Amino acid sequence: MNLSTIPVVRSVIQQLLNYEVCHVVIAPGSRSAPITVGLTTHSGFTTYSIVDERSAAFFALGLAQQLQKPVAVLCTSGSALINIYPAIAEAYYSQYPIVVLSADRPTYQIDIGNGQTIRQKGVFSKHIVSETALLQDVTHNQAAIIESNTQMLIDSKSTPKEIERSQQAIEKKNNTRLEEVLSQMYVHKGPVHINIPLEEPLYDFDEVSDFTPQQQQQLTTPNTKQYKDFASKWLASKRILFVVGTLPPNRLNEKIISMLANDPRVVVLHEINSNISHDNFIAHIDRVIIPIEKKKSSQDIFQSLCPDLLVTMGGMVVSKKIKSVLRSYNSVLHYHIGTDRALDTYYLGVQHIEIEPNSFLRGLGSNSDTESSYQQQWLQLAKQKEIAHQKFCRKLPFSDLYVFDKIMRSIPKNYNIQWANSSPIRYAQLFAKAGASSYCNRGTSGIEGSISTAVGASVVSETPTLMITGDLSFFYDSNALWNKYIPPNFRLILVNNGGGGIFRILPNAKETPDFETYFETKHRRTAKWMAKQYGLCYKRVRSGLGLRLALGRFYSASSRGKILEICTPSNTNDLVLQTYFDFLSNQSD
Ligand SMILES: Cc1ncc(C[n+]2csc(CCOP(=O)(O)OP(=O)(O)O)c2C)c(N)n1
Repeated sequence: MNLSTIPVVRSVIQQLLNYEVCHVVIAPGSRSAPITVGLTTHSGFTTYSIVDERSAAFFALGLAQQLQKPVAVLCTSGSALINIYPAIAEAYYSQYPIVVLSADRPTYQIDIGNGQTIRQKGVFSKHIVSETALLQDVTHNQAAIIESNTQMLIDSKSTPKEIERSQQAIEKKNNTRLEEVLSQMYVHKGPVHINIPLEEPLYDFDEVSDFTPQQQQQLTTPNTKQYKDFASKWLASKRILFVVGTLPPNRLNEKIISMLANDPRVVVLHEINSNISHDNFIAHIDRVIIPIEKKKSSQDIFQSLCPDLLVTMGGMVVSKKIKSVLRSYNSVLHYHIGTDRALDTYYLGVQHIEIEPNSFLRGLGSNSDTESSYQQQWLQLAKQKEIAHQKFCRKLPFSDLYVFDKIMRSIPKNYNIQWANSSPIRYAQLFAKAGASSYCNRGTSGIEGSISTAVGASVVSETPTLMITGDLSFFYDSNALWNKYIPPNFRLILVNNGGGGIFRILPNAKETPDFETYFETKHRRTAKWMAKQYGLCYKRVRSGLGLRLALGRFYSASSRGKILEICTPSNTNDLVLQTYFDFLSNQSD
């Protein structure tokens, strides 16, 4: 490898290896060059080059999501760093281990009029699990250090021995800081920021052999607490409601799934992102809740569905409706099981059982002999809605709902699906599970990085990736396609309803002044030229027949990724959806 002569670079690379951070997404820059060269010439790292830092960071998130391992993003000094923020906020709330490595100028060069310089230390403080600003080496370019009149590192009277001693102390501190930050990333599951001050010259390297990880680090915290308290509640309860949010595939094992599914006291409501399924689980939360909400007797019905124990697992929940129903139940006990963060989403005062769910639930055992009709009560409702849903879908006019129905039926079983915010993931939840797994950036529910995340995921996923997005999210993150790693099996479906269709669905939003300009942000863009520019196959359809024909060919093998753009009528999409929920509500009488 080519190792920079700047000592801190060695510490950073060594500690990344020690903590198994072996994938690094690199945005171009010169301040970061000493680290870039070290990483790209070391055989232990897989590196990717992406220009736009915002896209690079979301790409890293997609890698981390699929690899289930930490991924680093390296950028240069200045505003480059702030462009990483949206992905860091997403990683914080969805708990992905992302390491931001920012090259910086030495402290004495900040705020004195030097170019490409901002206050980098602590920029992400509110949305990271740990951070450090490393110390500048004093053995590298001593003249520049001494010349600056604001630094207190060394001065012209310092002897070589004193400088050497200072340098050793700096390296020791830097290593300790790196170890602390990287282990916090594992313990608290989230992004961390390492700011690295580098003085010029930046391009001096020695050729050395690759260094190897120094020690196996303790990567997780052991759980020691016992939760007998929960066990007694579990055994005594006759109405247990599980709500499962975002989970990676296979997080819950088959034994546990079957144990929960066959316990008549247990109802499992889950979302498409939870990547679990069973006939006795309810995957379409909104399909059950919204029709009830429309009824005059809704309060009584919701009260009759109230659990005596609420158990949650996984990350963010998409359905707003389940949140509002559960928030109306004020005396229900709420436990969250898992080593992820426990959030008081339902205002019930959550208690955290910080243990991996499989082993914990196995230890509890089921209580399937207890008499309870709770599961049956919910399943009956879900069944009614399923029948009504099928009936309605048989007569659907061409619209977003129609398009999602057809898309969901078309997806091959082995595809990883990436959903954009906001209506794509919401529409998806109304239909039967498709593909192998589902993901969506629900940490902050942003529209600025879904395509980049999907591209990142597609690069390391063993199975093909399908991105399904609305038009604003697609054009917002158009730099995602400025990416040379997109595999030929990458597929993207763009549901183009000419603006933010979600705003038409929100109650009363359409009546706001200048709705089309400031909310829907109507436009006439298409992806045709972007597809051409980025070398992707492209097809646009505007009708049911066109869609059917296009989907028939869309997943076939090709030498380039493909975009299928489906133009839907913005003026009727929301009406079709409203009629759908009215129909479901009336059919259950
Ligand atoms: C970065 C960011 N800016 C603004 C929003 C607010 N927002 C949520 S959905 C949405 C519109 C998305 O439109 P589109 O991608 O066309 O999908 P659809 O309307 O079909 O949901 C906007 C602007 C957001 N979530 N993230």
